[in-house]
Amino acid sequence: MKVMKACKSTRLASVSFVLLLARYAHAALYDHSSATVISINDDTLTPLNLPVPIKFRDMDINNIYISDNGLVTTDATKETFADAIKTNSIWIAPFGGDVAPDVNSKIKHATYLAPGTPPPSGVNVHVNQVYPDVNFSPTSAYVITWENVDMIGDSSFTGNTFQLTLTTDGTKSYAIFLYDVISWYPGVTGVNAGDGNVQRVCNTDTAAAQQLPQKTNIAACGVDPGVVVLRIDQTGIWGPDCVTVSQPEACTTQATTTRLSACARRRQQRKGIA
Ligand SMILES: [Ca+2]
Repeated sequence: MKVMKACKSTRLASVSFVLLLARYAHAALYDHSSATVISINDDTLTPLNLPVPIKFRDMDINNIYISDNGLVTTDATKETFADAIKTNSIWIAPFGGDVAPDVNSKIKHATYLAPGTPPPSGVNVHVNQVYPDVNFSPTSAYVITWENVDMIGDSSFTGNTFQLTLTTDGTKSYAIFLYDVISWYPGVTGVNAGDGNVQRVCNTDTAAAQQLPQKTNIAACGVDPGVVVLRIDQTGIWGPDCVTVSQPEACTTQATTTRLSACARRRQQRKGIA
């Protein structure tokens, strides 16, 4: 009977491991099924008004321009990818690259304003996972989706699919990058204040970029992969860099250890009683 109890704990840990693997197999974008599809061509910018401004460093951003090239900027003249990522340009790039939209590509945007149209619940969850001390409760979110976008000059790759969400509670603002599929690279991932304060994350210069759907900059155990959150209203470092998600194994190891330790403690207690 004593041995059976220990085996049950081990089996529970194994089941948890399988469930975690299943969950971590997919990165989930925020629902974009009803988002507005932009009619966009190569190297064009589409303006998007932000009814509630996003705090960006010492500025309130009321308008952004959505580029086909996997980023947003505040400068209507930055139509080409090369211009957009210059160091004197403000850009927020989940996966900036020289995209050539084709018939299979879609770029969409959706605006969420609380209380009537509250942001997706994942916005709150993801920000608080990276920044657990801020107790973030978003009042607005702007979700931009690049779906199946191809790199210019080469349509042999599967298109990249990813999202940028800009969100604020009126004081704190965040950029959330979500990744579904990254099949081509290099890309530019990060934020630039346009004044030399730039942070690139996740090493998207190499084939490692393809692992973005398995990465995160969330240190907490048990979070979703394919999620990067950067705070954009403060000066200094925007946020932690990416790590490859190893939390399922770490969590399971921790849980197993905890359960076995509890068993060990009970055995010790029983021995003590005996
Ligand atoms: Ca382009």
